Amino acid sequence: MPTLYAFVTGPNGSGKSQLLYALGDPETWWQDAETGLEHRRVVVDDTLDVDLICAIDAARFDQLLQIPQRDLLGYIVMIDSTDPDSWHEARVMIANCRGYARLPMVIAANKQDLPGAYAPEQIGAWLGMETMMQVCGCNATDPQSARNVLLQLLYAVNQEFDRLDTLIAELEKLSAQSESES
Ligand SMILES: Nc1nc2c(ncn2[C@@H]2O[C@H](COP(=O)(O)OP(=O)(O)OP(=O)(O)O)[C@@H](O)[C@H]2O)c(=O)[nH]1
Ligand SMILES: [Mg+2]
Repeated sequence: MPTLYAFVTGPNGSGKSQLLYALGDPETWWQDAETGLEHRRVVVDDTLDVDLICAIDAARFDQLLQIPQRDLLGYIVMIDSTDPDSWHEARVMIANCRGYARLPMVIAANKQDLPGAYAPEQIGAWLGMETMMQVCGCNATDPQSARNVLLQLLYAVNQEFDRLDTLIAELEKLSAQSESES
């Protein structure tokens, strides 16, 4: 079965494992000691599944480089909204992902349920937003909220495809025009 991947990253304790865990049943969540990866498999249908993967050692990015770019949908970056001291590290992680492949990214401003959590907009402003990057609030202990983060990423991926459709249609129109003129 073809598998597409989403790479989940973020500083220690930001809630990566919690997010993966909340996204389904224990049977489709596992840790692989050999590769150092934590997985959550989301089965789309019998022709496709999406594997959310996260380095057990948050500082590692070598596993990301093993995923062929064409199999990678995008990134989820978990951020502890109550811990601004960790945001610098998150920014480096964002740059690492973008350096590998420029793909849609959802920044999950996690732990919104805790007192003192900064708002997603404040975190977005601090990080500096770029294209194909969006911030959404999250409480990874709540499955509904965890699902919303994945949905936001899938919407963003879908939108990129839509944009390609638009571009293709435009180029086709131009080609047809210049053909009819010649
Ligand atoms: N209140 C609250 N607690 C959370 C939330 N997300 C995660 N936690 C808790 O924060 C702690 C750290 O979460 P983890 O999911 O282990 O964080 P991690 O990013 O996997 O951490 P490392 O694997 O050490 O890098 C755990 O005790 C979680 O239960 C949240 O949205 N709200
Ligand atoms: Mg973890």
